[in-house]
Order: sequence, then structure tokens, then C-alpha cells
Amino acid sequence: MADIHDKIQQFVISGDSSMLNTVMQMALDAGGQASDLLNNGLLPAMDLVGQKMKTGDMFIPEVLMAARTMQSGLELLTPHMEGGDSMSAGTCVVGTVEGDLHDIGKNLVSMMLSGAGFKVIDLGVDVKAPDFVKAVQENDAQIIGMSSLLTTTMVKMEETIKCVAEAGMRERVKVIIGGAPVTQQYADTIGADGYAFNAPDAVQKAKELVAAVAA
Ligand code: B1M
Repeated sequence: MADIHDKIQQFVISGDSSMLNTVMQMALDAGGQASDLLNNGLLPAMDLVGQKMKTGDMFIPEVLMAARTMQSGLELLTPHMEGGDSMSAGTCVVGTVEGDLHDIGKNLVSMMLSGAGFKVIDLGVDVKAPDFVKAVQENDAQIIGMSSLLTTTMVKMEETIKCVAEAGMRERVKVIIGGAPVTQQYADTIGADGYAFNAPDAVQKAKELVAAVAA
């Protein structure tokens, strides 16, 4: 399988969606697991892209191509990821915070929450605090999931939590945060209800928090 992982990384880095999807489809047809292709192929590929971006070996247009390629790979895997309960496990409003355009990790979280049976209202990127609040009200959501990839946008998570409190909803809405610069310590500092290291962890936290609200 190491060979297929190398190929996935190579095609993500070179931004070749067509070849990426071809090799991934071949791997799936041969009995490969979607979770293996994700965890050992796509995710390490974006880490490599990040390293190359840092060292100046990749520039924004190439990184964007790689991100789009990664997204097409995620879409190919979505129907193969574990299915969830047929009944809704709860409603989550998910988005990348204001000022931040990174959406691959957030999309992964949305995809896995949906797969686990949650109704997901994905607000996209650059989501302002009042828009999270409005979506919670409109959809009677129990969970807000916020993603931030930039140290400069993390503060928007705290702003959103304050906005939720000002709307009088803090007791009934649980907040989960995540993203590369985010930590448990940061979640504790800003009063979030949960921190998730990755998408499966976000699903686990969402299940625990919905159960706590229902209890
Ligand atoms: Co950006 N960027 N970027 N970028 N970019 C980073 C984040 C950076 C670390 C790169 C670097 O310098 N090494 C750096 C941030 C530095 C910092 O703040 N400390 C950076 C920078 C500086 C920038 C710009 C400022 C560059 C510039 O313009 N000079 C700019 C900012 C634009 C903006 O947002 N306003 C910028 C732009 C871009 C692109 C548009 C080119 C592109 C994004 C395309 C897109 O998302 N559609 C991009 C990319 C692709 C990256 C890297 C290379 C990859 C991010 C990624 O998708 N990773 C990134 C370097 C890196 O992270 N290695 C980088 C894969 C994804 C699956 O992981 O999102 O971490 P991640 O999600 C993980 C977990 O974090 C977690 O689960 C996922 C795994 O299961 N998670 C959650 C995420 N959200 C969660 C929410 C949860 C729970 C878990 O609960 C709700």
C-alpha cells in the first residue's frame, strides 16, 4: 500500500486531480479502505504541502491547486466513509471563522459529522460571529463547530462564543473548536465546550455534547 500512498501524495502536490482520482478509484476497486487512503495518503500530502509552503518551495497558486485536488479526493471518498444512523444524531452548524479561507479540515469535519448521522449546516468560510448565531436560531442546532487555521483568526472563536452568550443561547448550544493552531488549552481559555484534534475526534465530542444536552 505504501506505493499508493506515495502516488496520492505526488498527485496532490502536483495538483493533478484526474490522476489522483484514477489511482484512488483503482485502490478502492481493489478493496482499499477509504480511511487508509485518507489517513495515509491525503492528509500527509497536505502536511507536505504546508512544509513546502513554509520553505518557499510552493507558492499560493500551487497550494490552491493542491487544495482543490485534495478536495476532489475527499469528495471521491465521501460515499465510502462509514455510514451513520438513519435518525439524526443532532444538528451542527459548522464554519471556518471570519477572515479565514481554509476549508479542507472544516469540510472533513462536516463530512464525518454527516456520516455519523448529524444534520450539518455548513456555513463555509469567513463566517462572522452573528452568522453562526443566526444559523443556530434558524436550525435549532445544538452544536457550533468552528475551524481556524490562522493564529490571527483564532480570536474570532472567542468573539463567536461571546455573541452566542449575548443572544442568550450559551446554555443550550455547545461549542467545539479545532484547526491546526488550536489547542485544548486555548479552548479552556475562551470557554469552548470541546476541542477536537481531528475530524473523528470532532464527531466523538459532538456525540458526547449532544448526549450531555439531552441528559
Ligand atoms: Co494557508 N496557511 N494561508 N492556505 N495553508 C497554513 C495554515 C500555514 C500553517 C502554512 C505555513 O506557513 N506553513 C500558514 C498559517 C500560519 C499561522 O497562522 N501560524 C498559512 C498561511 C500563512 C496562509 C496565508 C496567510 C498565506 C498568504 O496569503 N501569504 C493565506 C491566508 C488566507 C486566509 O485564510 N485569509 C493562506 C492561504 C491558503 C490557500 C488559500 C492557498 C490554501 C487553502 C485552500 C483551502 O482551504 N481551500 C492554504 C493551504 C492549503 C494551507 C496548508 C498548506 C494546508 C491546510 C490544510 O488544508 N490542511 C496549511 C499548512 C498546514 O496546515 N500544514 C496552511 C489539511 C487539513 C485536513 O488539515 O485544516 O489542519 P486542517 O484540519 C485538520 C485539523 O486541524 C482538524 O481536523 C482536520 C483533520 O482531521 N480540524 C478540526 C480542522 N478544523 C476543525 C474543526 C473542528 C475539529 C477539528 O471542530 C469544529
